Amino acid sequence: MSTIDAFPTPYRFELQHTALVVIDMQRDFIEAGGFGSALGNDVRPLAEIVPTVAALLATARAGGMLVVHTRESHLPDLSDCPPSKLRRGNPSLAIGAIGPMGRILVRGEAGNQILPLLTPQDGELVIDKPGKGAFYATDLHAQLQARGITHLLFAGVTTEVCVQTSMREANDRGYECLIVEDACASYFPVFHQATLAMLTAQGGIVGWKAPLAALQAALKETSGEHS
Ligand code: C5J
Repeated sequence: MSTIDAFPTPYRFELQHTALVVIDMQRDFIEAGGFGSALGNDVRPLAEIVPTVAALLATARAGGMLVVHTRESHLPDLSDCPPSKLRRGNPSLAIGAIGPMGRILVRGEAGNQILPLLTPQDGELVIDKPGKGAFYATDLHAQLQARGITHLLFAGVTTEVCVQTSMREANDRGYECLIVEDACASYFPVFHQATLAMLTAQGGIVGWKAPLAALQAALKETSGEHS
């Protein structure tokens, strides 16, 4: 058992029952010149967390944790895209339109790929999700259940959209969830902060938050106990 010095209370977890879920660290959301920046967003807060997410991945892999990566993506004919999602947004940068890095949010396009620095490794799960949440219209829950996973650590972008939605979906499915606060980001820093506050309010109504350093300290302490 490991314990993270987390907010609002210590977060206890067993490595073999815990997965890291890295949400949508895709080129189109993060790189200058991608879909996100074409929409007028400042991508710098997202780009700034890339080294922290890379360090988090290294920490999870060294600890033997299951790693899950998600991509917000749709089939080329968009048949899996919720109609409400298709109707909204900037018409010239709509889902499926030709964007700066290929068709926007379409599977297989250059912009839809995970950043090269964070490339999934063999044995890690890659979940293509048509919704904002990682559980909607995917087999993520079944994959986690098959591996005995009960605890989830969340990272990625954007904090208030796909990370928050996924963590809420997970909480409703019975997972004990922690958001790694410095390994997620929003185009709007005020939304990032508000999301962290909302998720952890009322004694951890959706779950816990902690920085990467707190996870690393917890794992160091656990490995010290076993050496
Ligand atoms: C958004 C995401 N913001 N991955 N996607 O549309 O948060």
